[in-house]
Amino acid sequence: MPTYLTQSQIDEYNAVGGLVVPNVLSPAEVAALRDVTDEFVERSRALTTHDEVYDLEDSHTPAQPRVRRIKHPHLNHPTYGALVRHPGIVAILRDLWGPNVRFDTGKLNLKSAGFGAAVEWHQDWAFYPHTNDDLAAVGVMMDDMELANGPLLIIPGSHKGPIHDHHANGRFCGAMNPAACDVDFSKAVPLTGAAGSITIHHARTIHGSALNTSNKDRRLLLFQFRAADAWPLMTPPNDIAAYDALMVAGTSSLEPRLADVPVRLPLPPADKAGSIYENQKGLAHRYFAVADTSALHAAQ
Ligand SMILES: O=C(O)CCC(=O)C(=O)O
Repeated sequence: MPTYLTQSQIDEYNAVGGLVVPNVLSPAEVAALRDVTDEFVERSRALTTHDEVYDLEDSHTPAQPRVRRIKHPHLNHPTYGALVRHPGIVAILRDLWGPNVRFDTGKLNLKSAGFGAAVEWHQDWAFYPHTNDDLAAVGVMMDDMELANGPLLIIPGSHKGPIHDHHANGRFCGAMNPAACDVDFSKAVPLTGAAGSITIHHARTIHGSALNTSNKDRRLLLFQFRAADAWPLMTPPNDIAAYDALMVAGTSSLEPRLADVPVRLPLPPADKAGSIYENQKGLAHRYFAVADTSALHAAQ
């Protein structure tokens, strides 16, 4: 019996490959996340280039800090870290997969008002194939996500289709070539909602998001989770105690469940492994517009 989702929400997730669940976080929880994030952005003034924690927009300057991503937020602040075991999020994942759920990793994408970067179409599964596909990314909406501020866009039902080519020039590049794949991107639907809602998208679902051209921020904290018996094909854990410490519900198992899933390995690895933005920047074929920062550079 589901404990958080309704059966129709579960059916929707299974049919579409994505779902928005409103009001999972309280206004106080959202406010705490925003405060911590503002502090991170303030500290980025000390930087002129990316580091272990920050991925910066091309137009970042110490005077005008522009953070594109906070990497591994759960390891870098306890407020983000506590959210990994948020009872609402864990209950939702148990409703989708059963009792045994393991965390993987996280990132915070800050799509700032007026310039926040687009993310080209891709399937997370292309980055981290597993032995079965009970994997999803949970997005915590720290701001209202509306059409104008670059919400996640998904192609409904694509989690049941093929794994697409995410290579360019013989290397993994983390994006599909919109000109060379048989996907009708006009079918995309946005995952919109009020701050405190969460998005869940299946690891095989094709998704992306456009530039934020609005005057409203769109900060989305993304956590990756998997069923405990979904084992990674690319980087098998070598420290089983550390791997089991990632369990957020139920019990671990040493018996991976093998499912009949399409796999295409992300090899050879991307040139700039670790930054989807930097890799996607070099693509010959892009679907989404990029920020026009010419006026900004002229003024500096
Ligand atoms: O933040 C977004 O809109 C896209 C997130 C995403 O798919 C990613 O970072 O891999």
